[in-house]
Amino acid sequence: MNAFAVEKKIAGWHVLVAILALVVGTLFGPLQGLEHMGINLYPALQSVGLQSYYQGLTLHGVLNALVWTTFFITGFLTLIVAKSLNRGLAFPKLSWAAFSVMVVGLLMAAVPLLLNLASVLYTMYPPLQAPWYYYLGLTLVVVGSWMSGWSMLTTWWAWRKDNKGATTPFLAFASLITMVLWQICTLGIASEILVLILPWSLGLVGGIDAQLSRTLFWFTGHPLVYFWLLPAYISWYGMMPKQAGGKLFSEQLARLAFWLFLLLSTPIGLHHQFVDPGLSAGWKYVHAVLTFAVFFPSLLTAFNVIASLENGGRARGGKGLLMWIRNLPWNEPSFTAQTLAMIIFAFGGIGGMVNASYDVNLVVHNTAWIPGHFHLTVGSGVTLTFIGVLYWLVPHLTGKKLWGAKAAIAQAWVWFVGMIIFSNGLHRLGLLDAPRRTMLGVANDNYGAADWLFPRLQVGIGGMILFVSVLLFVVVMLKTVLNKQTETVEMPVAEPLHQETIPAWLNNWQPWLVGTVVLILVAYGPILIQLISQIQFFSPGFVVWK
Ligand code: HAS
Ligand code: CU1
Repeated sequence: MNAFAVEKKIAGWHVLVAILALVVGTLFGPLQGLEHMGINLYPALQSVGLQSYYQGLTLHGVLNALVWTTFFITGFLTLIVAKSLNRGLAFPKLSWAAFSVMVVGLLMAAVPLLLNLASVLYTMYPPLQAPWYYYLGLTLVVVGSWMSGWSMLTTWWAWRKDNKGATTPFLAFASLITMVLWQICTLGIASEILVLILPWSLGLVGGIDAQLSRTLFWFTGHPLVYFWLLPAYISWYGMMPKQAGGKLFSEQLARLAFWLFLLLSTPIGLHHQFVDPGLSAGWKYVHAVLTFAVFFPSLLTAFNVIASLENGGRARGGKGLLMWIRNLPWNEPSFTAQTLAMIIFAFGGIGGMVNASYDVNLVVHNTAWIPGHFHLTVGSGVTLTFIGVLYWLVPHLTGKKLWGAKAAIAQAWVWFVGMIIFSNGLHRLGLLDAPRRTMLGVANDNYGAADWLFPRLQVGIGGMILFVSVLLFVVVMLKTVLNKQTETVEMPVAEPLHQETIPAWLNNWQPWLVGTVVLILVAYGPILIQLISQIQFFSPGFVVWK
């Protein structure tokens, strides 16, 4: 049997579901973009079962932000943990069980979504209420992703037994931190659903405490964005330097960045709740300061990754201060998609600073600026990177040659251009006070000014360009899977520029885990004690979208 056949199969099934979710989810994007532009197709679509803008928006958010990412990440990391440790999974059946639980959960959640019973948007804020099985379905997806993480951890433990004292290879190391971060931070949403939402949606209790629910949601909701981002960083650090023809500038710095994400990702969720009542300004300020701290590992990443790309560009003959950029392998789809993703992400990160600044947040909170921000981050930094990864991963998994390298490169550039137009429109609309989660075309009739017009057009046109990019991606993927030409594509693994000895403090979980738990207790303990001591099972469920 060929090496890693089981792991490849597991990764392949995850990736298949992920791509389906991406493609179905993005079908709703252009509808929203066109609506913002003033072309409302929703009444015409009722006959095919799409009842409203809000149903489409929920499907878009859940399928693209939650399902595409989670399935891709669990599949991708399962494969690279096994490959970088150079051993098969210790319990492949655990990974299969994990996948099955995730699929069952997805189907359970999909039914009420498609029937317009769960149009609660991807943040599912109570007191908006969906049927209980919707929440149970989402819980199963999370539980399945935990099991996937356990399978990676048990494999690593087995490896460690056989390699006492050895430093864990970078790709496995970074993947494990990502999965452990996920295990810790999902305790928030798990308790929200199991303790508050399920009893309430089952009718066992008459009401829900909306503020406590939101706080538990953001306990998970913020680190969720790093659960999305870190697999992209894994590729940028651990694979891209190789694809660029160079080496990783500093492995020590890369490892430090991952530990800092473990430490700092969770205790900052209140930056989503700066305007929420019932939470003290002092604690919001603490979370704001810690948010600025988590900016730091991304700055380290920018420095390290650009230095690695420069190393590649110079190794390929590049000269001058910036001219080495021309020598990078822009004819490689995987490289191009990921590098364009990085450039877009840098602007998303800068916008994140605006969001995180306690007082400036008041200007942008709940406006179209926020979807502008997250289409640059999760919608491009992450998604376009994952697409770039698929350009080598699908050939690696199937043994088929990537079809249409030029089409794939065009796909990445079309995305880049479409996203710049689209997200610039959303940012500008936000600064003009256009609300998010709102039919802007309709809202414009009521209070939108003439200065909304151009950015609304940008959103519609940019959205359509992005849709063309997704279509190109689908064609490339389909043609690749059906390709008669075969090719053996190896997983790119970057080497460090200098043979660095990894110091013990960068290879030891204990201090970082203790620090993580302590910081979470400090930043969330008093808030949760206060909210729980004042709990009120007060609000009934609302269905406002029908
Ligand atoms: Fe965010 C809201 C703050 C990063 C996603 N964020 C959101 C929401 C989402 C999201 C989905 O403080 C909306 C949630 C909702 O529905 O309500 N965000 C930040 C900050 C960062 C940040 C400070 N966000 C992300 C990432 C996301 C993401 C990553 C997904 C993956 N965000 C906020 C705040 C809110 C928020 C508030 C709440 C707003 C509100 O009021 O509701 C930082 O972590 C960003 C750091 C990143 C950088 C960029 C570094 C650049 C790199 C690339 C370098 C390479 C280059 C290539 C340039 C500093 C690493 C060079 C190429 C060559 C060829 C040479
Ligand atoms: Cu956040």
